[in-house]
Amino acid sequence: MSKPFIVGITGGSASGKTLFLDKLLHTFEPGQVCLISQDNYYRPRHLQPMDDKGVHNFDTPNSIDFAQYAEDIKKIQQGETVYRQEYTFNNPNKKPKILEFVPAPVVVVEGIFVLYYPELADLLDLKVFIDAKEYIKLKRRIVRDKVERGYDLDDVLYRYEMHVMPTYEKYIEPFKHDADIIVPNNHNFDRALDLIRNYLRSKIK
Ligand code: UZR
Ligand code: MG
Repeated sequence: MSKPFIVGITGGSASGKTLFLDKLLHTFEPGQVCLISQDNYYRPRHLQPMDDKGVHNFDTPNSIDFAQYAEDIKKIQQGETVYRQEYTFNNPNKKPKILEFVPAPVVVVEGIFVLYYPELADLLDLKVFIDAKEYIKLKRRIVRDKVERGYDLDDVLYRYEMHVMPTYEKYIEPFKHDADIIVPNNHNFDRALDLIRNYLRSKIK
């Protein structure tokens, strides 16, 4: 197999990265695309830094075992299958699955810090930044954190102000300028999705 084409998808928390990818990926045939998300490279909870109020801060680049992430992406790039235990966020009762990342002609690397770390950014053949207004991201984040990650409203607002926003300003937004494509996602991203889908198709022989 020739070297895969590696596309990085980034953007602030709740900008719509996961939805974009769900919509992108389900139109490809099995085996054409491999998705390897940064979410599965969070360090274990007890190693996560805490802020001065004793609240875990999952929004520093250090929260991610990026060395392992970069290594696994390189393995996939070289045609090796990678196994990794799923990260279950705040659901201690959920039994983590073992994820299997099988090399494919297109590899998608997704997460808030994929442009921040040069070791990761240098691996990318195409960099996409999903962009949304702050109030829209916050709205999405409130809904998602309640439904999927089990936080109450006070918690969501505290983390957004104290962790998520400062991280966005310091470690995510400055790298928007390194992106090849910026996709606005305040309403929907259907046209941009279509363009990117067709471009990626052209990379599959
Ligand atoms: P996306 N996160 C959690 O909520 N729990 C964890 O155990 C690990 C991470 C959150 C993290 C970050 N912040 O803002 C978000 N907090 O996941 C990134 N609090 O994920 O890009 O899908 O929004
Ligand atoms: Mg996500």
